[in-house]
Amino acid sequence: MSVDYQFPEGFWWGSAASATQMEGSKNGVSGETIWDHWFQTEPNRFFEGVGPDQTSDFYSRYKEDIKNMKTIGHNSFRLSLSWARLIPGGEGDVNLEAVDFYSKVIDELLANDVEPFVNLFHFDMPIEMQEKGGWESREVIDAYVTYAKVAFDLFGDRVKKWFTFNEPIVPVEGGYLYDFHYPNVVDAKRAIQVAYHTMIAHAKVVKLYHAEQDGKIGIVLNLTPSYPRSQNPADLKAAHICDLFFNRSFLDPAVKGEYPVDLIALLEEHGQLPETQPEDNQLLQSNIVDLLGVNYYQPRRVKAKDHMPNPDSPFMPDWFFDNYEMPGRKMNVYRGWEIYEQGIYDIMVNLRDHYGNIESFISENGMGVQDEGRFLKDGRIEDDYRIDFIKGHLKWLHKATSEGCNVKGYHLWTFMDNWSWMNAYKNRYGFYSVDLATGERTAKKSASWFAEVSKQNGFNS
Ligand code: BGP
Repeated sequence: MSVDYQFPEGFWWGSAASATQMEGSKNGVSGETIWDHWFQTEPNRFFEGVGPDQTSDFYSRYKEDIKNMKTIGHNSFRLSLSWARLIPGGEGDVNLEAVDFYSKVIDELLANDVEPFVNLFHFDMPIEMQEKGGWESREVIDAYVTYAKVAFDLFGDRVKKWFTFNEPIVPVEGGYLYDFHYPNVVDAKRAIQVAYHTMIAHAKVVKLYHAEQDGKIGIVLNLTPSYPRSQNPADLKAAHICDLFFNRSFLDPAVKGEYPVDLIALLEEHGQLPETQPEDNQLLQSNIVDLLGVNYYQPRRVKAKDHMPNPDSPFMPDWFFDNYEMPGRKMNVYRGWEIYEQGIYDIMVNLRDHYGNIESFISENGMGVQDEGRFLKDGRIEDDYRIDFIKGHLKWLHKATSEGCNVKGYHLWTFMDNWSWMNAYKNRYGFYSVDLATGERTAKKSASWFAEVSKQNGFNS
């Protein structure tokens, strides 16, 4: 039986999650991350004062969760390992309890025909590593490479798709520019060093993987297209610079092995180039990714600046553009993000035309909504808005596949309601709702709908 939107055979249907957001940092033996530390020191920064201690308790309930994944037709699932759990403190002894936990999770996924996609770093720096300087420090890069080796040696026989980082620009923006992640520094020079070192760490791990393992390794980037307000040269320039800072600063070195010349020139002009080492260029050039995960939630719209920045204010990417609110834009008001489905297609066409049509997949897309209890009917959340959101994006993704884009799958953020950093449990994203008091999981309407999509490898409009 054919459907209106039929996806290529073997399409990856699933969802994504991260260690900090679902395991519960107080469950089992684990070191502390920057999130545990920050929550202890500034709980007021987190929505309703809720921290990462318990989260959705995947640590204790993973069997049930994986069974639910199978029930709704997942053939793949992305999780992240917690560096602080596997190697408390970030370096030294491996925590055998964590080895046992991750091993069982991987085996359970495989036993249920759900392929594990494993990510090594999802915003969760061990606090001791942060105290050493985080990604500003080459020592921390070395510790991260050792951690990656431990993970590959332990799980590489069963896991064949690995990712070095999830959205590496986010800790740069949050931790070093805009004050929404620990260590809450506002300093572009340091931000640029962190971004650069993250890519060095990435390339070292890609090199190690290719030397010792036989699967695929990639990176997960949040590619947020920068749309100019108009075709006026000043607006186009603003969009170009924004794209350089927020997309191409990671996309180009990951896929092409080099930084855009325009970005280097701009940073040089403003005295913002990072410290480098002579062997870095060769390292980046020789270690590009096999596979790219694309997280897409919202577009970015920009315009030329209305006012010149104060020359005494700290250097910021925002010196070169203003954000632009397009009149009549469609919004997810709970998260404050514009919904623009075509963005997913534009990203894929860009990858096809300018990035060698690298193998990719949508590694996150989703809609967080507040107070979903309003939509409860006969014990189930009727989240038609989420179904519409996914459908809208899948239609454009389908168009991309039919025009030769090398996109292999779609993962929703996220499998079950989980803890969203500073937003804690404000917005719910899951296919399954989670009762925070009892831990009970209940499939939402979107879960049943997605099960059908996966079964038919497509859907009707
Ligand atoms: C991505 C992250 C996820 C997740 C998601 C939703 O940026 O990779 O970890 O949290 O966004 O965003 P939020 O939780 O901030 O609503």
